[in-house]
Amino acid sequence: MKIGLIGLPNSGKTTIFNALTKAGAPVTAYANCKAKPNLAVVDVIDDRVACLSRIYKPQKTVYATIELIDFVGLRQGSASEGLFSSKSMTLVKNSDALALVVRNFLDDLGEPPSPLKDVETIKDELLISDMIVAENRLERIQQTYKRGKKTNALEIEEKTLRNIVDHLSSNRTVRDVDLDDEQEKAIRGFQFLTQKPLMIILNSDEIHFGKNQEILGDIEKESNVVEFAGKFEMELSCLTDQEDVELFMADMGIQESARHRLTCLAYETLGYVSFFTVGSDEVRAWNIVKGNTVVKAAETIHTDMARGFIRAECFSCDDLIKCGAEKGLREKGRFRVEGKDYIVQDGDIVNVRFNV
Ligand SMILES: Nc1nc2c(ncn2[C@@H]2O[C@H](COP(=O)(O)OP(=O)(O)OP(=O)(O)O)[C@@H](O)[C@H]2O)c(=O)[nH]1
Ligand SMILES: [Mg+2]
Repeated sequence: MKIGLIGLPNSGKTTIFNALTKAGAPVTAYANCKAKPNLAVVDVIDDRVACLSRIYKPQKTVYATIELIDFVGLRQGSASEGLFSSKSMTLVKNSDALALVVRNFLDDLGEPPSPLKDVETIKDELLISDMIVAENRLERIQQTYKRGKKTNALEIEEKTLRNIVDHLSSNRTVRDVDLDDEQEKAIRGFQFLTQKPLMIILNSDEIHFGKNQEILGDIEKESNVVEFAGKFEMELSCLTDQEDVELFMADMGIQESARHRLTCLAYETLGYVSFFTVGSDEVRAWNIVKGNTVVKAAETIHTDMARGFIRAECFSCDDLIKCGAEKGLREKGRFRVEGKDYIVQDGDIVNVRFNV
């Protein structure tokens, strides 16, 4: 899963990137001139994987991963200045979801925070960026028509884009547009930013952290949100003694690590569930969008498995951990054989039988 961190300059994106990844990327106020984005891949913390690994003792244990992309700050006007169409922005455009970091601390000039306004500023930039992409493409389609090339596919694309422009003009996102499969396919290549699931990270100072219920409530009316004490949590990520970390976290009233909190929010925002494959060679965690069938899960592992799908043997990870071994599960009748229509549940262990 790829997550692009976006936000105004100096909102604490790099600070949060460090808190999440321990990457130690340089954090500097008003040094907004970086040519390259910060990138890091981190494992998704999941105790179930560790339990499965203890049961199967595999040669390899593979956690699901999150790829984080931290790029320069956006500001009002970034979209029309062409920042979104720059080459280095491609990584953000390729992400599965966007995490918008908003400043909720006094900045280095003593400027008080205005988180709700900042959310709106960035959301507007995303809308404008999409609008520019859609309108440019519509213009090019018109030129193609003039040259006498009018295909069915182009007409579908044009109609879809016009619908999108209408939505964007009335302040609605591409996410809100009802698209059938054909229309979705016609516009997939544009990677509209407002089509991506968006979550908000409220980056609060230590003094007010945990006391921002009103702001969080306001943001939550429209978006999923999590509160971080960015600077504090970045410092925590540098500590090596786990006991110290837990003490400091308890002091601040932080229940779970920054990475775990963001992961939970990302799964919720993207509608992901986890399933697992197990064996003596490998125990591995995978993601799939909730509501998908076991054939889609098979495809996630390998397209051949979906193509030659026969059936899947499934059981619940929690049941297995309770029983301690597959044998006990079979005896209790908790071992299931599922067909192609089975909807994968969070925590399923899946073994696909296939033939190609
Ligand atoms: N008090 C406080 N300061 C913070 C917090 N997070 C970031 N800062 C400060 O804000 C300044 C900018 O932090 P960065 O993490 O570099 O911000 P950024 O969004 O990556 O900035 P650009 O990449 O330049 O857009 C630094 O001086 C940080 O120390 C926080 O949670 N609390
Ligand atoms: Mg930065």
